[in-house]
Amino acid sequence: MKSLAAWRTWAVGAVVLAVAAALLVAVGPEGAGAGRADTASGHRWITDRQGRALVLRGLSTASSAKEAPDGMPWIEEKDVERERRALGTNFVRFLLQWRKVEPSPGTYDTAYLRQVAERVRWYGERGYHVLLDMHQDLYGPGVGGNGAPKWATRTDGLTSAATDPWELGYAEPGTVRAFDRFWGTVEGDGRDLRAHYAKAWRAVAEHFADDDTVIGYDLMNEPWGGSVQGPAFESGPLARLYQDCIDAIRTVDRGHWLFVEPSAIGANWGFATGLPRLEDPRGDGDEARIAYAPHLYPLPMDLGGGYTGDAKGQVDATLRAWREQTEKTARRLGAPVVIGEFGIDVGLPGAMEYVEKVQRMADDMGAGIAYWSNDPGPWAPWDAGMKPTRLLPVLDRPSPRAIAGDPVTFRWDAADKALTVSWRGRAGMRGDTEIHLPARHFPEGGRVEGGEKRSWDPKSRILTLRSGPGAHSVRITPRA
Ligand code: 9MR
Repeated sequence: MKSLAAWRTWAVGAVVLAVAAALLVAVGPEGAGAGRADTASGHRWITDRQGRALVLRGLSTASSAKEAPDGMPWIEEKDVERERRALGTNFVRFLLQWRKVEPSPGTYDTAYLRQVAERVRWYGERGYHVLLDMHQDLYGPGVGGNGAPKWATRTDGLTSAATDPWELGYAEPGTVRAFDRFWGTVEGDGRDLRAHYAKAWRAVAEHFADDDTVIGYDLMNEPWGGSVQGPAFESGPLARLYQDCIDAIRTVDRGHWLFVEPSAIGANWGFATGLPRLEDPRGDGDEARIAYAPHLYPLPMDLGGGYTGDAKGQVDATLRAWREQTEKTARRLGAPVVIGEFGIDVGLPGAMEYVEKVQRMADDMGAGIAYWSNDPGPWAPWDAGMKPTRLLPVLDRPSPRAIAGDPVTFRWDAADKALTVSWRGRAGMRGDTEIHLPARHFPEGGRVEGGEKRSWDPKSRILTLRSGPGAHSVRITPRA
């Protein structure tokens, strides 16, 4: 016989999924806007020190950090080198754990931060931009998840059982209570815990303030409201926590970008989010540096399905709705967009078509991407034996990496074997436009029409193009 707890988990799961399915139908193809074909979607761009718009393409490193006693991901330096060579990525979302940053109240583990910094250096030496992600799933190890330290986990004696799928653990009593206590929804106001969280971020930012490889800070992975959900959560406790973290970080670091995520439930499936605009007190009239980093897991895929049959139509509807909601929220926040996570078991039917579709959407949106994840295994470009999976050639795809001006459009047309890129150059702008041309598509490099080639580095496979004020439009095809 099933235990009461198991029934309850099942019932909550069934209700969540039924509501989600109903909403999915409601936002359906009609509710979603026609996709704009260009990257000038009205949102801003994350820029490098030369002011070039960055096209961030990479993966998360790594789920394995969640449970590792030292909090480090599986990678060694040679793995970073492999990823760079095989995929030409320029971006990584690097997982941090609050439990490691602040192992006891008010004590920050600088040895841990130094270990993180060493890995950031491995990436930096290969031209990557690193997003530091304060990861949590299911609150923390005190209630069967990862992220928060045990001392910050208040459950009032309630417990959490392991669930399958793991996401249903968000409805376990101990986990709900831990979140409620953190957000101050029940029993006390939780202010002390949230202050610890913001100060932990300040400690991280203090350590990395002068590190140019770090592009920014992802303030909380997939926030969950516990008993308070939806806009009430996002515009209330979540927005307040983000603001506190931003204010704390800005006391020590005025430069790096601050990445915010919506509540995962809902937004991951393409529903609207109630996340409000946040203040960025950089001072001196400097422009805000807040980026929006929602995750994308269409419901059929959350349930372990592929991109095939009836599910395909549902996934397509989700993608349209997701894009529309994301662009709307990005405009409200005045923020550039990075798809902070998307991923799939690469063995599922249609999986590669789905990945390509999302990448194309990201190109059309001018959004960054961090694929989930680089842990060798069924979702990754490498299997457990480090043999390439069929994802690898799909991720290894031509695109600009940095655009010296305001991007207009870029698109890789695999059938035509042509990459087109257009942008508007600005007067006084330093630096060239950089394009990544993988060997599998451009074995001898690229032939450039409509622009001036400056250099080609066959090792990094980066082609640089001269920019300058005015309109630029280039077409790059494989050199014979
Ligand atoms: O892929 C991860 C899986 O192996 C873990 O069991 C699970 C719980 O920690 O987390 C999965 O990764 C998730 C990530 O942490 C947050 N977004 C969704 C990811 C896929 O489920």
